[in-house]
Amino acid sequence: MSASPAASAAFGHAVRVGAPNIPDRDRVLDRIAGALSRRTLSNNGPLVREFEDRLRRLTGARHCIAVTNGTVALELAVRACGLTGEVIVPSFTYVATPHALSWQGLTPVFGDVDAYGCLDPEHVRRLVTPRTSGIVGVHLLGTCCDAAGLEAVAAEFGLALLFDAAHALGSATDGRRVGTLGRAEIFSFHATKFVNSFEGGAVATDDDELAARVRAMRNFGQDDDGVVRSLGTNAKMHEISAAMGLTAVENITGLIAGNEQRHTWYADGLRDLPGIAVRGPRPADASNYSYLSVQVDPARAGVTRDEIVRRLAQENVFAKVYFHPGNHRLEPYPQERHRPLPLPRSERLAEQILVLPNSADLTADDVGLICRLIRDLVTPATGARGEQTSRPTVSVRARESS
Ligand code: T4K
Repeated sequence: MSASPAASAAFGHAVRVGAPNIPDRDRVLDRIAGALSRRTLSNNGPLVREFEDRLRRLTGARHCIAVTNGTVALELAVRACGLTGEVIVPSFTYVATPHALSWQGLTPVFGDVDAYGCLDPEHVRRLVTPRTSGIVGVHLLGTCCDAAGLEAVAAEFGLALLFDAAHALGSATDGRRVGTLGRAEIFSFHATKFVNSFEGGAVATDDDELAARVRAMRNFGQDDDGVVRSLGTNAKMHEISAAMGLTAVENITGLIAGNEQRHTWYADGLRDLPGIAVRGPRPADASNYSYLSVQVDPARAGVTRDEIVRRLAQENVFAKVYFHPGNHRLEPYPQERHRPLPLPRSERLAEQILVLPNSADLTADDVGLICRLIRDLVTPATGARGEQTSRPTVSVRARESS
């Protein structure tokens, strides 16, 4: 699906999904300089503790434990919860979600998603077996799970409920902040996340004992007194990551406002295009709008999702196909063990969703240009091009690279 940009590409520089947001540079560098002067670089230093404190205040969770990345955060969380056997997860998520479970010796069982692209509680109910110990819902691409629906299923069968909130820092659903749902939630601060710490993650929980177990696990099984009482690994975040994450999260309100503004620009720019839908959060959500996902119905749009991605790449716009082909179709997950039921919604989304660039440096003109590029590709299946014929073809070279 890769295509080289044409010499006359609309953008003179690469516009990528996942281009990192860089927070206040001077503040980050000051903080790193402080760490160098203190000669405290790791092992839960002052910047990590300050970052954790910020996350606690933001999410309302009693504990936020910073770790090396979101994948490890999920591994620690499921292990600390004592999950065994089968754990129900959506297929339509990044591969890190099922991999973290498999890496801990668990069997991810793939459930289908609801109309918002998150794990469907009714489908989960049909997947529960005597071997099931937990459910991991994923707040996906800016949309929160049906938390109440999943809580009801978890309570009915006595299952642990966790959430992969890698995409959902700063979001809330039904007035409940992400970070406080289920037994634990995990965050990612990978470079591509709107709040990043280069690499990083966190486990959030209200459960004191669970938090103590996660803290020990991230530090070789040592308790706060430095004595090893359990098995553990090394999952500690270092001070440079915390300097970056802390500086980013201090400005999270501004970042979310920017994400939402760009979402509005995209929604306006792609409005009324047949077969093209800018996906929005659930009505009950206060979303962070960090991912900009669009669903392409090729029968109505007259163009496939993959063709749009290819043609945008020729214009120096690098959309991402998240998450194709669906984890149940990946080689490590043989169907009979991990996919007991058909997953029609997941299959459709995996074929139709694309994610467009949404980093903080994109201007209204940039978004307008990307929307015009897409408009020019869409041909109504009815044969009549309608309003598209009167639109200008894209010829502007936006923001030449310096
Ligand atoms: N759960 C969920 C639901 C997740 O989505 C993820 C991660 C996790 C758990 C696990 O969290 P971590 O262990 O990663 O903390 C990216 C990210 O690597 C991954 O963190 C993220 N989700 C996933 C959705 O996206 P790729 O395969 O798209 O990465 P890559 O290398 O293609 O980069 C994406 C785009 O970002 C490219 O266009 C280039 C651009 N980029 C990337 C980096 C690293 C930059 O412009 N600068 C950079 O420094 O996975």
